[in-house]
Amino acid sequence: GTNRTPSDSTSRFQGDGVRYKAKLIGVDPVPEAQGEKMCWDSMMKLKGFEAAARKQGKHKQRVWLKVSSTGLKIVDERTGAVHHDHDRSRISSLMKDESDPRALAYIYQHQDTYSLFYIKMANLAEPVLVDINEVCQSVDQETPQESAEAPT
Ligand code: I3P
Repeated sequence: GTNRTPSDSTSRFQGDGVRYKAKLIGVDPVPEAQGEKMCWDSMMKLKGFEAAARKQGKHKQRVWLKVSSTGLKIVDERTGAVHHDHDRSRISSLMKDESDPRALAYIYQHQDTYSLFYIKMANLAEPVLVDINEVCQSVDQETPQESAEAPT
């Protein structure tokens, strides 16, 4: 962005950012930007697809999840191709998976549509959730005058 804070230049999220080994469980179109039950239902649906695929001998796509100051990238582990490039300002929800400490999900807004991305980390999801929160929250910190909160 143009209104970078001084800390951006020393952040470990600058440039390519931090990368985590992961697998893509699935992507699901969802009707809203957020909603606990909606997300949970979507995640369980994708988990069902994953289990069905595994029974047929299929494996999840191996990826790198890259967390940088601009947002998230999902990169194919084998080819290095960037499959998804998600600007942090369009990430509307971030969820931990209460049923799996290695999984996380987030919702990405594209025009008028929303997609839930469900990802299984090679290791624990918690530190990745912390990183994604840090990157996404700095959007608000940079433009406090544009806060979307309505006056009460
Ligand atoms: C694998 C095992 C792994 C899983 C992998 C499965 O089954 O459940 O934990 O990786 O998924 O194939 P098995 O024990 O029968 O070999 P994750 O833990 O990363 O999900 P995958 O085939 O989609 O990579």
